[in-house]
Amino acid sequence: SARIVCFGEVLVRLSAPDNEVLLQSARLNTCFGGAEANVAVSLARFGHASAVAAVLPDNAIGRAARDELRRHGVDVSRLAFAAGRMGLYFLTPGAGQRPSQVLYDRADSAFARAAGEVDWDRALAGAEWLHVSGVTPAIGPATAEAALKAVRAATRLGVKVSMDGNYRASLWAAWDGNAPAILSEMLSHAALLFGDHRDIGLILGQAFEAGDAEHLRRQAADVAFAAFPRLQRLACTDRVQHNVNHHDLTGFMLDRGQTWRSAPRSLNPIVDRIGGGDAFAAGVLHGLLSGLDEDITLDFAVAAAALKHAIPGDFNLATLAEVEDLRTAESLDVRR
Ligand code: KDG
Repeated sequence: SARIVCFGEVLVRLSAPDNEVLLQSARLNTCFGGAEANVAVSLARFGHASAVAAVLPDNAIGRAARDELRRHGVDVSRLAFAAGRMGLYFLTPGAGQRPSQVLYDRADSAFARAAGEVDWDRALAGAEWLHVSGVTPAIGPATAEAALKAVRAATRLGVKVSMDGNYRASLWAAWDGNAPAILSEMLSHAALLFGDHRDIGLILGQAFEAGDAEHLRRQAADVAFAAFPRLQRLACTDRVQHNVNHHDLTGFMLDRGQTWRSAPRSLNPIVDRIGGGDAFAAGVLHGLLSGLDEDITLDFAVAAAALKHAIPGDFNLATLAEVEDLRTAESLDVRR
């Protein structure tokens, strides 16, 4: 049975090829994505028993999504099929000075309609972790209720909750949802949060602004630890852009007393940065599931995120051996 169940909408991604802007040409690339599915795929490829819990449309696209998850080793026994459409997102990848752009087309998807129907006693039987994100409650009132139902069930069943902040302003704005109220309740169930001071600020509806990044990280973490007694750990990254061809990523983990920091890892040349945060989250969860120490876990997670930046599509298809090779590689980019 699955050790970790990832709950969230599986999406079809339609992206402009090469360096084109959206709909410039007659072609689009397709792949599957969705923040939580991305985490599940990466964990499965690292050898962990991971599952996706989601609702897919009962049609050829929904079945193709299931088959794609299964192909990467994800346990698909918690996928349900229902009426409604497949959620889509259109992506214009960033290039040079041009930032990437995401446009959602997911209203009334099978997931949006029926995410609340997951039987959590069955879906979480035998699991150690439930992984959720701030995307699901942002979709609309029904999925907000579904996300709360999921984390409440996890707490009731003694399953630890991992939550990625993943604040999606455009989704919240579309229905004027009360993000801080809903996200705070979700976070009150979590043992692990992926998010920095900005994410924590968005969850709490309170900005952390004064001071350098290190101070802000600790300050926001301490506020979150004080507000949420179940919360044990925070993990986040800091992406520093030195110039257009030089970005590096550093990972951090915080508990109530300590802060751990990874070596910085170069991300360049960036092929596709979508899913980089999910790759980092999967790397941290890999460390927790494997009982690795914090330093190795963080170095692994930033190596995983760096490799994801070199792979087109949402999924991090890097294997455990590839991430380990990069983690242990002597590199000019690694400066302790
Ligand atoms: O982390 C990647 C996600 O942003 C992408 O898969 C789309 O799930 C998605 C979302 O709702 O933003």
